[in-house]
Amino acid sequence: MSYVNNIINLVKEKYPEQAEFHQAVKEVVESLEPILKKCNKYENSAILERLIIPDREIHFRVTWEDDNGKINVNRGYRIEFNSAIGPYKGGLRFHPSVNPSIIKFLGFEQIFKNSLTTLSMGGGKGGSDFDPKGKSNNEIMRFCQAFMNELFRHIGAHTDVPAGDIGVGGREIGYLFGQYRKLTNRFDGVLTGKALNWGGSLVRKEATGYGCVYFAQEMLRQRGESLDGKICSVSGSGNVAIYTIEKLQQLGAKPVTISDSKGMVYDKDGIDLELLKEIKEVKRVSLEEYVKNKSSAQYTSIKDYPKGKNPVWHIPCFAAFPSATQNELNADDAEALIKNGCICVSEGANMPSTIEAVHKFISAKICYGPGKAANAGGVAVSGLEMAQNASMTPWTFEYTDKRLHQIMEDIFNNASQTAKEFGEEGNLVIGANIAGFRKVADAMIDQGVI
Ligand code: NDP
Ligand code: 2IT
Repeated sequence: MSYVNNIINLVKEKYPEQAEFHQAVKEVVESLEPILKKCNKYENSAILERLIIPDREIHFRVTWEDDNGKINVNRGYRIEFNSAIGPYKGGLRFHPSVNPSIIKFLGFEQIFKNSLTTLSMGGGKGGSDFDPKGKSNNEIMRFCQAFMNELFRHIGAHTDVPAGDIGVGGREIGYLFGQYRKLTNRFDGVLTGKALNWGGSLVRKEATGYGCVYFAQEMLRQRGESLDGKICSVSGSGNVAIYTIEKLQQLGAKPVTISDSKGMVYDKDGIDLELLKEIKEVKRVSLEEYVKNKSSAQYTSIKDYPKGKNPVWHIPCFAAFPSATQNELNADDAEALIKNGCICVSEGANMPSTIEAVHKFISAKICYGPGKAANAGGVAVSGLEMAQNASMTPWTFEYTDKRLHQIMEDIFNNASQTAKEFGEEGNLVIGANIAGFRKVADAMIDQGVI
């Protein structure tokens, strides 16, 4: 049996219930076959065996009191996956679906994504099965404080630097940082995504969405195409979706869809960004509110979705930006996109396309930017926030955005050239995985058997 198949079987055998983690490992290691065949030093150094086991998995209890005085108990996680090229770095996700499989798939992806950014960051991820929906501001604060009561002993500006992800934005980072400062009596760059008046970076809020569109521009430029005047589909309606839409509109494109956990909106006149920000950033309510304020828009509740299909991907578009969650785009959805003329998919979310959907994109030879390359702009600007904190100097919006743009171009060029080097021209899955892996694996070899 091949080295790669051995690793896939090992992961399934050791962690039988971790489906998302199996999926992420399979996707990465299968695409490493060309480099593993060419250079046997990786197998001889047991690099894959080492990569699939996190340096450390921290599981803890979070106990907090709600507004009615009821005591609630949640599970908390921080998975410190690999620090060969820098301190552990990656977001925190607060969502009821969070479990070890989800945090491990995200942490595993983060190793290669962070490597692609060219910055010095290892891979980690954390979170909780806490559901922020319907909670008061005070409940969110008490939960964040309780979460930090355990997390603080594991993190540090040179050890492990968490940030946001689903359910964790500027508000939560504020409460987490306040409690970290209280417990440690330190003010340092231990979290990114901070507010601008106490150590945050300009462009961090926008970075994942803007970066994902910059990545799409690079893919399209190779084919003499642009986004100007084009219809685009976006899923999700949180941080990544909102700033994807903002950048698309700045470039003259017309995003027509958004979605959330309850349903989707199709607005043939193009998404009203101010209305969307009001609904999701200020009021924090469902997208049903959007159609009440916009007569050109249609709402479909998730209860009415055709079985096994995500209707966002069945609206004809030129480019698609999955920006909600994992496995939100399956093989049927991918076929519909291709059939309706979509020539570009740039993933804002982590692992939004199933393995079967990815195969459809690759065989149809459309521009396909896998998440770990296309959505690396968020963590890249987190890295720039760490650089600003370390030098105690804030940068301007223009300068930071220029650095983000350059990093996205460099990731595209690196993935593209690496694919070519291994005889797989145009396949950015192979290019991004090999390029991200090579840097980390070589660092592990340099640093000895540990
Ligand atoms: P937010 O919490 O800001 O927004 C998430 C959006 O996705 C919301 O609209 C939410 O709906 C929807 N959503 C979440 N879970 C589900 C689900 N199971 N089914 C349907 N819709 C769902 O998160 P972000 O925008 O930050 O994250 C979105 C994706 O981007 C995630 O995959 C994340 O890992 C990835 N990502 C985020 C980065 C960042 O910097 N924030 C960086 C790189 C990747 P509702 O409003 O109803 O909750
Ligand atoms: O998936 C991701 O890259 C993030 N959620 C951002 C992580 C970070 O450290 O900024």
